[in-house]
Amino acid sequence: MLIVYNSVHPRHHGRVEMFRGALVESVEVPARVERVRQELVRRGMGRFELPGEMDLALLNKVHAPSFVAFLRGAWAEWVALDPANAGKDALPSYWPIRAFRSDVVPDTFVARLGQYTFDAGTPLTAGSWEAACEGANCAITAARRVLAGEPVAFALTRPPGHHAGWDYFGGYCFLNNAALAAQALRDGGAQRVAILDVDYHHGNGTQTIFYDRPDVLFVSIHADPRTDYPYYIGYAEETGAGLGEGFNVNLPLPRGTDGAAWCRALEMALQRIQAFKADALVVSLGVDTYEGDPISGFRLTRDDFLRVGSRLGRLAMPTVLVFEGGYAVDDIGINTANVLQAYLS
Ligand code: Q9C
Ligand code: ZN
Repeated sequence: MLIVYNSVHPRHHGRVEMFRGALVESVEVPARVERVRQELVRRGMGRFELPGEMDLALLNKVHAPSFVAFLRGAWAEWVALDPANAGKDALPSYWPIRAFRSDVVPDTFVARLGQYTFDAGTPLTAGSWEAACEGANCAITAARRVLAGEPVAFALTRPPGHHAGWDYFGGYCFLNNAALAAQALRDGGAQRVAILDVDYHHGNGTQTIFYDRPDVLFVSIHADPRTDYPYYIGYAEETGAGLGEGFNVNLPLPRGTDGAAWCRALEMALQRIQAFKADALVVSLGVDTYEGDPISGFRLTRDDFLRVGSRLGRLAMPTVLVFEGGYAVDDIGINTANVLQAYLS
């Protein structure tokens, strides 16, 4: 399989995230992608390529240009605030929720930081922008290779992307790689693009980017937001708005869901995607649905990932796979490679 690889991903290496009143070690670590790469090499099933030139125009179409500019300059501003900050990750402590003004732009960096993210779990580090930008580039390149006739391509990158929205980051995500791939497919001639998000967490960023559009169908299978992150979005009644009404499908499942029940939801998702008659498919491929995942609550096994891959492969649609979550580092290579290997077989 063609693998578009983000070779600069280790430049983003968060140290800590805020979790229930304490700073805890980041789970979104460079080893995640390295383990996947090693397993693909071990199985001899990857043709690794680096992405081409970054398409900044596309980036500024999927994300707010003000947000892109903020992310690019954020580390320099963080260090300018206090030189001692260079030894720490930037995390927000203030957020302008409903009752506050949305039309003011404070001078102080940490106040603006809270305008561009929705949690304190996504550390912004010295190399976050470079890593995220190259990752976005991987997703766009994978999409363009599929447009040029490659049947399937996998963007192997971190940080992940599906929680990042039009003008905010969060959930370990900075730029929405899957949304960028979908838009690249649209701009390259695909009339209808479907996005299937199988990460454990709801892909709130991707959903909201395409929420009012009928040309990009978003279908997500994820943990019920009543009990799981991102909590405030991802419910079944969110079906799209305006022209996009009917083109957003959320399939929340309870904690403890096993592979059999999960695969029944996958059948519903695929039915919806096939009825849509998509010209191309983007898969937000998170493997945090795994029974051994340290932060999640589904119970998919290694073998279930083979089933998922072979089912996706049977669609025989031009497909861009984009790496998202998955935090059981010791098994992440096996689980991800299982999806890809079964996809091809
Ligand atoms: N202890 C992705 O999988 N923290 N993001 C939840 C769990 C946020 C996950 C707390 C999880 C974000 C791409
Ligand atoms: Zn996830």
